[in-house]
Amino acid sequence: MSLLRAFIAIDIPPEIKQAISSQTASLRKESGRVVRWVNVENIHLTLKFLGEISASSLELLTQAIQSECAQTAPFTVSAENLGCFPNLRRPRVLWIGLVVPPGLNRLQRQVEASTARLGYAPEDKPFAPHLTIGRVREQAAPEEIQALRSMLEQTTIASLGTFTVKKVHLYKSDLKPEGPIYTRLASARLKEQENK
Ligand code: 2AM
Repeated sequence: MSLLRAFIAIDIPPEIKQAISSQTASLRKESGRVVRWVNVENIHLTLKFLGEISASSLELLTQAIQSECAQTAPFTVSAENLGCFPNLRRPRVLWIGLVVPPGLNRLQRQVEASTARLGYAPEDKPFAPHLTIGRVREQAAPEEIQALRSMLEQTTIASLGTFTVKKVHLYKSDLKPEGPIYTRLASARLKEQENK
């Protein structure tokens, strides 16, 4: 059975990626090796990480995503500020925060429920919409973490822009030593707006 690592995500427009890239440039430069930075091209909003799926389940998954999206009107998201999971004391994942309308949270819950019906393990953590921009290396020394913490505290991020979400995608992720390669497998369009 052929397996692939897959996730459901929302793309970020190039101008937002560009703003993230320029506003985090000095942080990227000065943090040295302590952070594995996400290639700006690869930044996305994950709605659901599926893990290993069988190629034969692609059709049903695509139908499920398309059916949830068909009931959701397009919505607008703003990207602003910088933060980390789980917290600044123990930074592991660096992210750009998103201000989202209830429509996105609803869509995420529906995607979660319909993928659970197809047998995919539900997420145990509450949904926290974010764009991962870097991951702190496991081997980072305490003094490197301390230096990173100071840099994060000193970095201020202006608003990074607003964008309208009209589509959701199913991606395959191939993990490579130089970073993951994401390939789009299927797409779903949000509900067409009337009077537009
Ligand atoms: P995140 O960056 O929003 O945290 C593609 O691999 C995406 O799926 C990642 O960007 C990550 O989303 C999410 N992801 C990867 N591995 C995961 C895991 N083991 N559990 C949950 N989400 C994961």
